[in-house]
Amino acid sequence: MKKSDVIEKILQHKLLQTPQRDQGQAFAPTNIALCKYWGKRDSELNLPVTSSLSIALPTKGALTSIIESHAKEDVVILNDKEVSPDSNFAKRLKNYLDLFRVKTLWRLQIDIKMNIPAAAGLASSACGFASLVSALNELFAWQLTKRELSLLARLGSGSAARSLWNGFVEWYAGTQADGMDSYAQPLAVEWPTLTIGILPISDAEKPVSSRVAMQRTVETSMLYANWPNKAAQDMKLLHQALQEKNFSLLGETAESNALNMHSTMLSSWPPVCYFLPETIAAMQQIWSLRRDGIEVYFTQDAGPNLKLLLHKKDKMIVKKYFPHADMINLF
Ligand code: 2P0
Repeated sequence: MKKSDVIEKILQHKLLQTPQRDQGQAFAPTNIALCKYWGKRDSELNLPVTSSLSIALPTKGALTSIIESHAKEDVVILNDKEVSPDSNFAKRLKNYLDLFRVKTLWRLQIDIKMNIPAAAGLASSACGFASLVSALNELFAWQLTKRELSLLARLGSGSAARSLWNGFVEWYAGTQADGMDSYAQPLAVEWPTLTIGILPISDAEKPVSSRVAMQRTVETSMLYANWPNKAAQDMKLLHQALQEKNFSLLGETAESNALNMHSTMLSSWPPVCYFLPETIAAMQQIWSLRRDGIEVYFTQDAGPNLKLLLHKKDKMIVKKYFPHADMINLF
């Protein structure tokens, strides 16, 4: 199955349309997975091996505004600067838009504003594609549901399926070959005392992209065989933690899930290691704080930076140990 087949299924006759409004605009928050998406059962459609669960950062994300362009090619502007059409960023966007214009020839000017500092190591493709499909939905007046937008966003980047909502979000792995049952949905849980701290460690370019790392892990790590069991167990524990508002269970599960994901990467060949010495030092500081009774946990994605999970009441004390952490209230 190809991406264009899925798009045709979702948009049907609407695919033939030209822009219906002067502008389409949408904001999408970035998200941090507490149970990670790591491994694809279909790399064309970004269909995951396991379900995943994330929390959105409501104030960090992408605002995308789109208008029709009369230039020969799409124009991409990122944070007020035009992006070279030869850059990977512009090419990835153009390839994605091409999927929607098989029968018509419109060109767009896409203006993306991201307030995610590069050093934060937050997924920009997640909020980028989620805001892009939402803005397209406005521009073309498709009137799609959020579930349909989640399906479309996934075709751009897997984790983008989760970036259509604030709060806790679950992305179902699904079992269908066409992926129509692999979309995300928000969970009806609010947790106002929860805080996330973004701990920047390095903004150096990643040695291996997450897409390549994921694929290599699936293909070469002996430990990957156990990942689906681990993810299924962690999904259960996270649901229990959310229901009981059990912070310790939430933190322990998220931290253990991230460390298991990184273990599968370390056991790949060639090995993928996103830890820097400072990453390990920060982990040791977190474990030391926990031994002293301050409940702070971490999670880590495909980069050296950590995301801290803590009680709002502990913000000041944790800031003392991690003065560079950007503390974000979630609700
Ligand atoms: C996640 N990551 O659940 C996991 C944890 C990184 C580590 O989703 O190939 O950019 O575009 O589907 O979504 C990063 O991978 O990958 C990611 P593609 P994506 O947040």
